[in-house]
Amino acid sequence: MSSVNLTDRIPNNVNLSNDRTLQRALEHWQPHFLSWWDEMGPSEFSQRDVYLRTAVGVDAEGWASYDYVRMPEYRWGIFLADETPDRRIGFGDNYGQPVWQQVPGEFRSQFRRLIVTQGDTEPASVEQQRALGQTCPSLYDLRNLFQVNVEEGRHLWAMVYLLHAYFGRDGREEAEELLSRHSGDVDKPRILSTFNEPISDWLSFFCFTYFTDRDGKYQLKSLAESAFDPLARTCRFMLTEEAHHMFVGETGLSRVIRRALEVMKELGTDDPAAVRRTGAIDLPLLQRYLNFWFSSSLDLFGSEMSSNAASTFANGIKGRPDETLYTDHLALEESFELAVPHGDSGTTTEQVPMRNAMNEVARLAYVKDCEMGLKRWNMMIRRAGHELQLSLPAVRFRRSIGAWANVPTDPQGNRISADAYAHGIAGWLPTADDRAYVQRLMQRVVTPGKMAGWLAPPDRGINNKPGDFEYVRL
Ligand code: BYC
Repeated sequence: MSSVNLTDRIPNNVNLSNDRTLQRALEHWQPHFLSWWDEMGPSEFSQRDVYLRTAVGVDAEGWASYDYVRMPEYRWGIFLADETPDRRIGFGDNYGQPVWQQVPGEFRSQFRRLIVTQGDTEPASVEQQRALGQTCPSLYDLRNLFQVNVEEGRHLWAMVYLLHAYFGRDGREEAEELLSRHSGDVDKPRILSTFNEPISDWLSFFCFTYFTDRDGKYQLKSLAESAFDPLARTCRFMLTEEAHHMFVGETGLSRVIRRALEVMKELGTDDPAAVRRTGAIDLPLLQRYLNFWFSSSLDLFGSEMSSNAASTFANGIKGRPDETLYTDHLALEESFELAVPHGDSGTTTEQVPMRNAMNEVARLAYVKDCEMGLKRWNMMIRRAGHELQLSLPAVRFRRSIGAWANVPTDPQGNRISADAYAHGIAGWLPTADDRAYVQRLMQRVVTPGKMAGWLAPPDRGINNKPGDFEYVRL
């Protein structure tokens, strides 16, 4: 197992002190990161003690050490999962050959592009969530928000380490750029679309951590298959932290639904207006939020037919999520049947070489994973005796990237006219009224053990702490 150095200025398990040049370069970047955190992160809370989990090692005990920390003093470290002895490339043209400890020159720019894209999302999400602390529904939720934020900061460190260690001057320049693009900035926005969407309420935060962090899970799974071993090991460790982010999303949305069901029971009706009068979130409103964040997150997988995807697969750069589950790791003979728009109102199928369809393969695995939460929520709703069921819109709905980009469809994926779409979309996505209502609910609750009226309490505390635990000392 790699040994962890926690006494260095930058905690790490990569023997940083053995490479003085790299260590100095990262120590030079560190204050830039801290100023960015101060300027763009949850700085209003920088002097508060927060009950956080800090990674201090990569084994089962080491990665979850809990204590009170002030966020600017969080020990953002560089941690790679342990090496797998004699690891071999698991897919593509170099299948079966030993994995690489350095980036082959011919693939350098492809690797850099992906690492930069991955790295860009991490600080973006912290920027998007910056103001949420002001309207937290409880101390428990406030702490979870900050946990997610500091870990996204650590994931930025993970990518910056790779850029500095393996990409020389270009890598250092890219690391600076990661701090200079900003979510929603008109001149220098973040790279991927969803990371420029505002997250100004907690319902959006729960949807984001359910849907968009789950894209993170699938992209990291793909990169964890990479032939470039330091990237694979970095992503394997990031996946352990990512799980909590999705937990925040899934349990957050479950608690929204549980609260709505309680209110519906008390009132004896599922009338959305009546539910709203009690200050809970009605399920049709939730459905519109799900439609928004799911469709936005689908775009993050890129186009269904992608020469980039074919080439990153062929070159061993990026595999399929859970590549070992497939039998054919070359994917040269197979094809993928893709439904694409045809003419003004039709649909046709195209046979696409499997390698070119890798983005779609990953997207469909992601959709299946997203559906699992929906099944659980619908079970809750059915058990409470209600007919209404939540659903995911079709993958064609409201897409901005790929074959279905800007093709008007209804949420079931049927092609419709531009007029019908313009008319329908108001009811399919959160309306101005929905957003204003949700915003009105966003009142700060910070008494230990108390919860905002629109949200049920969690089943259990973090690290088994009691319900009234003071997760953040304000
Ligand atoms: N918005 O061939 P195409 C996470 C660009 S989330 C804007 O279709 P490709 C996290 C694409 O970049 C996971 N642009 O797709 C979650 C390319 O541009 P260039 C983040 C987009 O290249 C929550 C062009 O369109 N990680 O970790 O096969 C909180 C044509 O691309 C979008 C990664 O994404 C879009 N939605 O795949 C915190 C992994 N989609 O290069 C963190 C790294 C595509 O021609 N990235 N484009 O200028 C990748 O693997 C790939 O870049 C993508 C796109 C999957 C994103």
